[in-house]
Amino acid sequence: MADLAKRFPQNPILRPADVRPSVPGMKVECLLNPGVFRYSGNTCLLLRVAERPEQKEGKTSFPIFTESGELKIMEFDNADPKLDLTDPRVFRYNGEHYLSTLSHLRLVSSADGVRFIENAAPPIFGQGELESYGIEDCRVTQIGDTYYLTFTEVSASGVGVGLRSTTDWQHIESHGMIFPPHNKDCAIFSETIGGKYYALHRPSSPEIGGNYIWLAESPDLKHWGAHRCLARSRPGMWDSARVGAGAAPIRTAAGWLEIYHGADSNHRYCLGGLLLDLEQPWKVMARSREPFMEPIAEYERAGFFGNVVFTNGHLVVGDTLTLYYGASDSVICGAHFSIREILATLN
Ligand code: MAN
Repeated sequence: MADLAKRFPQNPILRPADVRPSVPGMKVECLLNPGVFRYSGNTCLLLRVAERPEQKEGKTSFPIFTESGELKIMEFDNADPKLDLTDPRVFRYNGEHYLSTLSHLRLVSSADGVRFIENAAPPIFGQGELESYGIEDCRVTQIGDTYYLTFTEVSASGVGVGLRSTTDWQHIESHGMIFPPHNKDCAIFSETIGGKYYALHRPSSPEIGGNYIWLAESPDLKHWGAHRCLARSRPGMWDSARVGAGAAPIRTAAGWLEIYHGADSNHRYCLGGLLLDLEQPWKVMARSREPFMEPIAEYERAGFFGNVVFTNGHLVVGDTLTLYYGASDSVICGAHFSIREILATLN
């Protein structure tokens, strides 16, 4: 199938050098996977900023937050046989897993949706023992005047989904972990259905089961239940290894359109769509057989972790979907799509 993305000619629109490190001594290594929303007449991106100290020859170092909230630098010798550096994102030392960078969230805003500047809002950091390895890939769902932030919380205890909320981006309230490990890729629907809140989420089951998209419902956005599995990875296809929801689904006349990412066993990340029934969102009516966006541009093929297009944020105006995405886990990009064109490819 054809790649349906009309990529911004200005891509990449944000690179690591465009934002300041959060503290002296840290280097912004990657910008990834932004949440997207409108606030005060501007387009805002909530970037994931991944940092670590400048790397020294023969050493691997990365920061973590201690339980008292201080930044601590861990350093290992690359020649140490207990160190496994095969994945640039995650490495193992003596059987323990660590992230190679520490991520926090940073707000940037734009009048034209293409040129973004850092916003005066304070950066959003991980806090407490469940976020000691950082927070990542935030979805932002606006309900009324409140913005709900669902993001990945990483710590030695595992990877789960945290919830925070704000109305002004200055004061942010934390509601703790809403989906315990292993879970990520959580997107809250922007409307209630039959009086209930709904969210997509992605638990991982290591033996029976896999990395599948699930649906949950809630009376209050904090307590989630009635879990149902909506979409599994598909052997032999582009989404054979894992699938995960992007941002909140888009209401269309045909149903809720969810843009999701799928990866194969080579960790190649592409985008596809799922169409859910408007009244009974646990009913999947159609799905992409082929991805409608693949990592084909040079900045999507090579970077910190190449062959990745990953989205968790977009804006919709009429038939136009403006999707913001992380390319090769390094830079931020944008693309326009016709929603009608995407729907026409689902079956
Ligand atoms: C994971 C996510 C993303 C990342 C991709 C590709 O699924 O945690 O943060 O972009 O991997 O590396």
